[in-house]
Amino acid sequence: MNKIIFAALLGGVFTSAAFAVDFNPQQVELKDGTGLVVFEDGKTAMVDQYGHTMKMDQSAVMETKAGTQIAMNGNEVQRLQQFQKQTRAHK
Ligand SMILES: [Cu+2]
Repeated sequence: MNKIIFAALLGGVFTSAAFAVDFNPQQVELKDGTGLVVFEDGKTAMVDQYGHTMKMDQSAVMETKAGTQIAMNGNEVQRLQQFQKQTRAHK
């Protein structure tokens, strides 16, 4: 069942370019316990302390655990959700 859903998503949502770009987003830990996910094109999405996607203003400024400031670049909630579904389907 999962594999059928996964295949449908691939066909409907991902072009071959997007598939390659999104394969290894980086995650930056933030001071408040949430995380900033940065895709390879520099666009960002947020996860809460449990790794679930959360919304944030597209230009919000956050503080990392290391104390530096970092700004949202977009709010790629759907893109991150697709990525999470995709990686779960492979496990
Ligand atoms: Cu944020």
